[in-house]
Amino acid sequence: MEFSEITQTQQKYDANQIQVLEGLEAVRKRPGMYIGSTGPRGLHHLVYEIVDNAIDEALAGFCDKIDVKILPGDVISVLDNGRGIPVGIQPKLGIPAVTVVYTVLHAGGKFGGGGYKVSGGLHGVGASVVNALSEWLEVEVFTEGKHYFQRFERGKIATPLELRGETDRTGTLVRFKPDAEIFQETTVYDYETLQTRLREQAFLNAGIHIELVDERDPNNRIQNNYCYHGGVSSFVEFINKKKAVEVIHPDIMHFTAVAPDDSATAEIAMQYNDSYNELMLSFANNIHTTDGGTHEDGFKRALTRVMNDYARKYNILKENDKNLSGEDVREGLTVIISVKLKEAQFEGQTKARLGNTEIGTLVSNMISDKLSTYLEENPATARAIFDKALAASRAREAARKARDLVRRKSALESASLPGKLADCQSRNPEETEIYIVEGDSAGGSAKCGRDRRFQAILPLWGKMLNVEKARLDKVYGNEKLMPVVTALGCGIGEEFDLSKLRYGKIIIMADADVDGSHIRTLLLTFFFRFMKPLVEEGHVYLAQPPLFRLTKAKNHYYAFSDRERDKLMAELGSNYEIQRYKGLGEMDAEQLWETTMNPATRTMLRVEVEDAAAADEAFTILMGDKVEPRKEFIEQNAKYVQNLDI
Ligand code: 1YM
Repeated sequence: MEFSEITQTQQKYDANQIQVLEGLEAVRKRPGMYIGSTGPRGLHHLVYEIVDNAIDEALAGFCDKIDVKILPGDVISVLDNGRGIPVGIQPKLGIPAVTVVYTVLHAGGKFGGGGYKVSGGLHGVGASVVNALSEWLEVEVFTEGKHYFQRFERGKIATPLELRGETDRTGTLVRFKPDAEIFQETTVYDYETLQTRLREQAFLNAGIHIELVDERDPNNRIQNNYCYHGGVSSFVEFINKKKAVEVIHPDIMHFTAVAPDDSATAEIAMQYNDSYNELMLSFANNIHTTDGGTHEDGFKRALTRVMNDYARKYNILKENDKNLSGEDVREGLTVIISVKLKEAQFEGQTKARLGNTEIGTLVSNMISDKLSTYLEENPATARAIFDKALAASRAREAARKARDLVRRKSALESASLPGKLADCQSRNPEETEIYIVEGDSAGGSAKCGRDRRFQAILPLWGKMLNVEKARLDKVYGNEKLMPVVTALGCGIGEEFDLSKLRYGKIIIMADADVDGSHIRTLLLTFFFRFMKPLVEEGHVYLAQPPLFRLTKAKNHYYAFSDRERDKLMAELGSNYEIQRYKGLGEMDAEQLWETTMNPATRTMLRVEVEDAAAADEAFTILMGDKVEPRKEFIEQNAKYVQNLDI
């Protein structure tokens, strides 16, 4: 295609532009509809959208290198060595294809024909959305010996596509600056967030080189390069190394399959470790399906069946033994499931669940076929896995007995709620809260200070159990955790039932010192491992008691951080008294209500799980039994820790 055509079609181009601009105005008016949010998540999403186009080009077989840079001013640059976005005039609109890609809503890789779009961040809303939400965006295309350039501002064409000169390379370079008018919260990129996502993409697309560079600080250039020839196997290896668990068989199992009609592929890598936790990460078209779907269901179904069939065949399970359950055969399993398909259906509120039924069949047939063969051919690995699953099964049986015992006991005692619980009057979880408080004296203040209509108090006592090292059977009968379980009312593990939860907010209230942070970590680990939906659905909170009280002329002022204290000190000038709270117990009931418990004035932190893998890893390392990784983790994360009082 010749460049001169652009001038020839100028008139048509102007006429069409009106429609084009209207399209992108919609994106600027309601950005949330296109990128989810205008917070940090949406900001990072812009990068993924552009990178997705480069990954598509790699999957089509034309590109093997993607460079992402954070430049000074938080400008993002993405470069690939593919064919370059086509610059020929797109017949329908009469403007160059690359201009269409960046100015027409929903224009995605369907012009040049061939291949199918498999990636697609927030489901392929694409480059024009990034353009609409950028203060400016520049695209450079290197193709067929020529170098082209075009600039846009807030989605509008600033300069027409121009020929800049000759080149012997091919590819696409995009630079953009997110618009501070849209991203009002922040326009600063977080290196680690991009790193995690790009590394994940490198795992999911074996063989692609992805480079990430941070050039914002001239004195501290940061760079990471990712390329994994092992694909999802490398992902499993990476996770198990990072979790610092002992694997129970050396080889990672890796299975692939293609649908008979070529419309989809499935790839699974899995390995068992000596922990009690299962970590399953699933992806559809490189998008993390956090709510699972047909690919996960197909895997689980087939795994349970294959394991039981094998166990029966080789008499590992005797005639009278019960079948192994899904939980038994997944204990200690790290598994990555990645499927790629032509028309992915994403379901549910967050669109994070895969709905295509044919994918369930593809995955389940693949496991039935290939995993059974693998077990037949690797009897030593099979032995190790069955030892693990049988131990899990016995522990589950023991847990059931322990649970029944607890039930019988509480039936005898006829009081089903824990004795130390000061319950609230309301029975409506929409308004009720339970404060879990470490220490009897703080518990006392909280009981007096609370609003008994909707606030319940449960003081904790007794011996700490590290749940990371315990299975369910050890939790039943633990004097510290059982009162929590009974008070919440929703059961644990397999029996968990969110609809039975007695309090809408579960608030952990502990001192701002090392012991307090231990109890916080312990309870969070417990909720995460045994009542995960509580955390996922946002029911768990951390109370934020003040660290200082300043008193001047009988007025009290509270500070929740060193910075707030300094600010208050400056405001009050002189003649004030300052008191540092060492623990909750130092506050009387009224102070505790005023500062920490009164819904009108308190601040609390809601616990959220951003990234299941990262949360799992953090708990494994923090509460697991290896000392070195824990030390390392704490050193690496120490900069984030505030109010640490040793
Ligand atoms: C740094 C971002 O966008 N690379 C990129 C995009 C495209 C192509 C190559 C491409 C696709 C096709 C044919 C095709 C796109 N082209 C289009 C469209 N990197 C980046 N690299 N030739 C080149 O899909 O057939 C959309 S994306 F629509 F113009 F073809």
